[in-house]
Amino acid sequence: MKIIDAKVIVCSPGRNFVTLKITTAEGVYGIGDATLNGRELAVVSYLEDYVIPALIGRDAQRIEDIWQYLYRGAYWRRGPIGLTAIAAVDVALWDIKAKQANMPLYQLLGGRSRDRIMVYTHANGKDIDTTLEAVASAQAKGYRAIRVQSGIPGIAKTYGVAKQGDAYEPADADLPSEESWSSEKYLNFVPELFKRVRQEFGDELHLLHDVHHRLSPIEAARLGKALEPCHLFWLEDATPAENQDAFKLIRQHTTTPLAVGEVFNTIHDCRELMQQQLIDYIRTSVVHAGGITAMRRIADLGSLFNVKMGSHGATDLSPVCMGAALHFDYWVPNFGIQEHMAHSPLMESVFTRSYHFEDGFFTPGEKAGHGVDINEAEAAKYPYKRAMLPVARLEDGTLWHW
Ligand code: KDG
Ligand code: MG
Repeated sequence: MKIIDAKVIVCSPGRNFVTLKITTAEGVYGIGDATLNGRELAVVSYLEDYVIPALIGRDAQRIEDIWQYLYRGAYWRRGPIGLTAIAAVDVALWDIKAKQANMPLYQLLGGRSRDRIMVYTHANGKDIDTTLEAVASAQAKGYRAIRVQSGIPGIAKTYGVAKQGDAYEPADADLPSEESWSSEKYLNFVPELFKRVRQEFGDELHLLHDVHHRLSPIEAARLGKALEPCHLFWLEDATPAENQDAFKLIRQHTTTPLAVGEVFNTIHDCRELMQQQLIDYIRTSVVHAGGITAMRRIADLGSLFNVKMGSHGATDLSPVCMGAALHFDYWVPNFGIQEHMAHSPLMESVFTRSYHFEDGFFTPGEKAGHGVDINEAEAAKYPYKRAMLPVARLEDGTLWHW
């Protein structure tokens, strides 16, 4: 199965998506997501200038060898741009292999380990009352697990909170917009938010919260401790994880389950956190951590240390990523939960998909491959538009983690 063509499709139906399509001499094609929010064209260049010329003529069946060729063979290792490009190739090749076998991808991985895949969605509002309304509306749609974010008194624009009536899309400007941040105001507010959510919705609903890397380890420990009575499903990205040891301090102080890893791109970013049992969920995704091939290795390492998979699934991860992720989730033994931030009807008009939502759970569908395709004619109607993620500054102007 010689690869005879590979092309990159960039489109912006409400937000930017980058999709790689690989075609074999037999006419079987596969697609992979290559979207890296706010840095899309860097991945396009990596693919078009370096990866695609070296792919043409290779055997599409040799997924592992191609993964090694693109990772080890590049000499320059790790990093989000390279690993997103490798992931796109890897997912497209798994799509081809599953189509060739006439099987849904999860069957090739070893078959399903569960009947359905629990997902969590987002609920947010400008204050506690509107956030409570958003939680009620997510629950009414069937979700059993909900990530709760709210505007914080005294902070003008907060991570995770949409303008009223809009879906949240953080890459909202041609150049980064600026947000301000105060850890003190945040820490004084969030325990009250979750107390109110529990009072209103009871104990059964799974609640999640994303700190988005803003706290120091000791502040994160304080928050985890304060939230214990509200028994969160997880507290996400409580502190930046470049220094994996930072999580030791949080862990020593709280039993709140910890999740991290949406910005990780290799197993090396996960290793110490897993081996030292400093986290409960790993958030690496099929698109940013090297594809299905690499995610299997991350999951297997995690399984030795009670770490479950909880993949990133915001709208900047395209329906192609979501489709592949759901096949992975259906199979992976140490599954925890999958994030699901619904794509808008306009975004979905460019893709066809076989995955299906019902009552808070997804199934990936039985179509051969990963079940997602791109309509190139529709995609061509929505040209790329530069959109960058915001930056955050402390109230005194110091640049902070966004
Ligand atoms: O591109 C950045 C977003 O995907 C990220 O901010 C979303 O943190 C996020 C999440 O948990 O979905
Ligand atoms: Mg997050």
